[in-house]
Amino acid sequence: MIVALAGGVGASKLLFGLTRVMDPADLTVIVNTADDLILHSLTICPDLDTVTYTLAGVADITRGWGIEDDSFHALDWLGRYGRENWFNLGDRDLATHLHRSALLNDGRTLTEVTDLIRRALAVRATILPMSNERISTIVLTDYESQPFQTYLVRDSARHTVRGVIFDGIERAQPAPGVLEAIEGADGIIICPSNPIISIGPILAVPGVRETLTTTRAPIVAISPVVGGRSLKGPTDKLLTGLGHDVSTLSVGRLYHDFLDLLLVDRLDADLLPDIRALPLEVRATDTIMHSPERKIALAKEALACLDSLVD
Ligand code: FO1
Repeated sequence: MIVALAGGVGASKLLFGLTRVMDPADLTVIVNTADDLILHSLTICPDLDTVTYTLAGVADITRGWGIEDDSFHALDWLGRYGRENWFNLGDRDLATHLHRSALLNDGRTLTEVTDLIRRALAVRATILPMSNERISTIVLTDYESQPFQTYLVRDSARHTVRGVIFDGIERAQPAPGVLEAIEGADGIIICPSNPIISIGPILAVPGVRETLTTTRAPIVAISPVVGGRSLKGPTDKLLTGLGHDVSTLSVGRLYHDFLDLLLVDRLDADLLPDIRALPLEVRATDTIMHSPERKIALAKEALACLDSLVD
């Protein structure tokens, strides 16, 4: 059983590869929900949806989010009514949010709803939200404190980051199955997602980080920072805002208390001695997943790293 900790777009590329090189039924993905938002009275879970759509083979690979070949007629009409339409909800994607919100209103948990959606889309891997409680990433900027999607999408990540809080995290519980999956895993992969706002909230759910430090399973992380730049999204701005260098070494530092091995890009080969000194095992490979072949190759490499850690 392999467990992956995942955000959205970067994670999904690796998860696509993993499901091509192992039985998806042996994969459990624990997904960040702190990016979730409520808009038009609908509960929208971008990372859960990106992972589910990718594993269902219906994701819009070019944009990185949403459903392929979607249209945006409903969004246009929402705009005519004067509603906020900066968050681009496609028509098919809206069906997911309507379905999820209706089920949640009927009293189902996010764990149950996520499972119903993935089964309906014939996804064989298990997909778990990190928590069933509402946790919201708030980005503290020089302009105002902003919910994550407002910071990223509405305001194009243009405000200077001063800090990040995960509102609601202290009261939250891990979702059923999360700690059990980590405890019972044969190997754990931390996907190449933003360490601050994608993996960070999962680690901050009470009990998760502790269980990662005590599990017997080997743990491998893939750095989302390559050559001093983030591959996707605002990882660089968030690292800088929180006082970290934009470097693979920072990723190693953020994870080193529970991590066994950091998989970095060959472009960061000069950092290997510093990462080893954390201390952390490290391996360099090609981590940029610009083709299905590269996604599969990196997934194989991550599994090989896990194997190498088993004595
Ligand atoms: N990202 C954008 O940059 N612009 C959008 O309009 C947008 C809409 C959107 C709709 C549904 C969804 O599941 C994701 C969407 N995303 C959009 C992606 C999302 O904001 C982020 O990539 C993730 O939250 C980061 O993990």
